[in-house]
Amino acid sequence: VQAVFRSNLSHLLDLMGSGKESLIFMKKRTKRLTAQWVLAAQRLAQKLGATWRDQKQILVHIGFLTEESGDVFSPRVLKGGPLGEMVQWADILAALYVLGHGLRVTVSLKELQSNLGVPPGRGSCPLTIPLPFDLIYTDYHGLQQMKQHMGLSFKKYRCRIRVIDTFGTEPAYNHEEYATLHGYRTNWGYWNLSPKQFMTMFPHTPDNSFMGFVSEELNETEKQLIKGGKASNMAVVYGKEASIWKFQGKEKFLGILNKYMEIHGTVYYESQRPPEVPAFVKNHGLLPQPEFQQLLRKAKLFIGFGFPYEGPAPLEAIANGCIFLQSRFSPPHSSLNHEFFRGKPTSREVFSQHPYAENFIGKPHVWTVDYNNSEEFEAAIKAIMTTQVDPYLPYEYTCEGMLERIHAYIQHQDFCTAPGPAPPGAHAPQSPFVLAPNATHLEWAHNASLTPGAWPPVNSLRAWLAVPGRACTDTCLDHGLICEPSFFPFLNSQDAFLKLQVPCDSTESEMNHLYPAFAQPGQECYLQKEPLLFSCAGSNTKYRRLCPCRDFRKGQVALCQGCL
Ligand code: U2F
Repeated sequence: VQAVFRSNLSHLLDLMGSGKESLIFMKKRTKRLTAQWVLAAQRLAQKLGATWRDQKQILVHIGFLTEESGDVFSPRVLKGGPLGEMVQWADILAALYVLGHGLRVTVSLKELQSNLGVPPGRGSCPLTIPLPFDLIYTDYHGLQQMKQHMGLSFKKYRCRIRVIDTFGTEPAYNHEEYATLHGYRTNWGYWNLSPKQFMTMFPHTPDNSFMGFVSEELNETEKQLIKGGKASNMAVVYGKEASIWKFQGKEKFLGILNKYMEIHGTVYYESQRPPEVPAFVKNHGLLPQPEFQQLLRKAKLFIGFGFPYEGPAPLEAIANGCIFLQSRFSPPHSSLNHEFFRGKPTSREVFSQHPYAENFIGKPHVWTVDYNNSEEFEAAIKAIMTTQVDPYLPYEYTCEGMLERIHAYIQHQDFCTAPGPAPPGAHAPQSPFVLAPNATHLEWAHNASLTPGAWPPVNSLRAWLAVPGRACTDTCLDHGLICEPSFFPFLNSQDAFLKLQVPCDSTESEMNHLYPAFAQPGQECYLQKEPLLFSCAGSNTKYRRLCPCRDFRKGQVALCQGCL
């Protein structure tokens, strides 16, 4: 069946259920954004023209909102607790619905069981029952629940699952045996899924799929109005919980900021001002989302003091014409040195409060400075007050951008059929490369018959040999490209090394998330033995990694030029 874009979201609101504060927050958001979604769908429909879109039957099981997983978020919605996850789930639901797919939403174990056709009660079903869904979107909590209650069906159908995973899961943590042997075990487990089945809030690592969320978009008139109405001396502090006001050097920073600007906050409080928030700060209390946006429209500066990490608010601020000022983290924060990231299945190093804002947006909208240096901090504030910026929203965070991306994933990502190219050890795929003139990277010869239907299309592959100690994520970015893990199999061969003129004395095939790679001292070439361990992330000074890169669309890093 062909999917048909929907323009009326009232049935979705019914599907979302009711009662919990979290669901109320999500439904209000969906209602408010309806017009934007509908407009975006019209634009995408035009762009796709006559492209066939399969209608999928989709189950969305939001595990962290189930009582069975403790649901710690819902009671905190009105008290300054995290809202980022709810923003994202609301937008995922809206996108799937607007794209025209068949949708079921569950937020309890009972509903999950009844939708899966599993008999209620604590036991799991021993037999495989046919799964009435083509796709299941869930999170780590939901994954655990499905494993417990789906019996043998879980194994059979787990390739249909997509895990919404805010901070991402790197391949080394995902592979059970490897994680256990090499100290990558975490509380979140090792599920042996295809790493692309994990979908993140920001494009953290291309090993996972970038899901994202949306921020409200302004039309030209609104943009002009906002630009005219800015108070150049108004700052809003990022964070809705009083605890963020405990950062180191608070008196100093707020003192400097207060010399130049009127400081506003949206910190939740019960009956009186939270003691952490100084008296000279104008605290509005936690605001409903639309009022928070209104505040951002007037403000010149949105300022972060280190927490929360990687949330939606800085994108909203920038979309509403603010400049976002944040601190550089040196040394970077990661699961190795910071409580918040400890136990998360990633070694990613976070170099500022909001790396996406820093790396994908940057100046003039985003200023990342060393807060240990008060002169640098003060100079930034002074410069920001006189810097004119337009409201800006990257395409991938618009409704159209999110619809385009999810459309592409749904139509092209397939983790159920075995991958195309030959596994390592078997004979190498038929010589697929042409050597680029400068002989430091390889281009895929445009011979589509070698890999019909592959996605992303293989002609976007550009292979680079990394310098020692550099990860593939960074190596590709160095060349204006993005790492594409699904291309690793094409590089995992002696032929690829040969074509890159790497002088291999010997070649071995082992399990290591840094392979394929070249180890210099011994002139040894290593191939990857376990396809699940192909990883863009990761580096070691011992190795020069062989990296599969591809191009990407402007403002839509998840998709290559020929990906739609
Ligand atoms: C992030 O979660 P947060 O909820 O702390 O992220 P924020 O960036 O603060 O933004 C969430 C939403 O809160 C809204 C605002 C954002 O869309 O419009 N809001 C509001 O409604 N009223 C207000 O007064 C102020 C903001 C991140 F998303 C999570 O994944 C992380 O777990 C968490 C911790 O790092 O940070």
